[in-house]
Amino acid sequence: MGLVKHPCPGNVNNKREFNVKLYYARNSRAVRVAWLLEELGLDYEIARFTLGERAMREPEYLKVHPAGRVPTLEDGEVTIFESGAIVQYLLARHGNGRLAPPVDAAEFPAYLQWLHYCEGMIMVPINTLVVETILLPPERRTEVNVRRGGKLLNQMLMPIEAHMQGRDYLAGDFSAADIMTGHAVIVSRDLLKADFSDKPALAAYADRLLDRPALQKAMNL
Ligand SMILES: N[C@@H](CCC(=O)N[C@@H](CS)C(=O)NCC(=O)O)C(=O)O
Repeated sequence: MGLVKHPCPGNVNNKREFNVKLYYARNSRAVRVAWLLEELGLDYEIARFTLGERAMREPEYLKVHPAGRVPTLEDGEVTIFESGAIVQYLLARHGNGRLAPPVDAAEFPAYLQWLHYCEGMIMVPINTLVVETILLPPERRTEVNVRRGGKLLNQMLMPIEAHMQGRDYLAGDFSAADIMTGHAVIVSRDLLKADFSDKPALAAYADRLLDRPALQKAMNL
């Protein structure tokens, strides 16, 4: 694991004491949290893992995240895991109203729905496909699981394609819902090579998100 202090330029709004550390790995859900930190312009340190490395299962890290996963965030005395919870925590404590519609805004229910849609619906088949097409050696892969995972992933992406007709973002302006579910959309297309030929709005949406410097930075830490 590598530890790097990561100052964000342009951190003009952050006048309070801020002592955040993100446990991160490339190509993981930790990108979502790094993306949010970058969008908010907050300073943070990174403890960097490579996915699958033994240090994630060592007692030292299991004290931080008892399941040995990333992301985990430390903020002073607070330790919190689960990417969606971390995103909500950061917005509530350090967001100053940014990247989420107010609770009384028309977009708020859609915001909550899409914020949670990725872990509840998209990551389930994504997990299957990552295991069956990337992690397992070819002789231990099961074709029927790959087919079922691919079919389910497609079914879970189609409602987003329908929703994105005539929209740039999931819930009004760019928000943390785009960080969560948008990340899963990008992983589906660019890592797992899901078929986007019948999902033009979703493909344009993924490209729109990839144009954001904060995401480019978060993916390449
Ligand atoms: N629901 C959790 C999932 C955390 C999770 O499974 N993270 C993966 C990376 S995306 C991980 O740490 N995998 C390492 C491993 O399984 O050894 C979240 O959203 O944070």
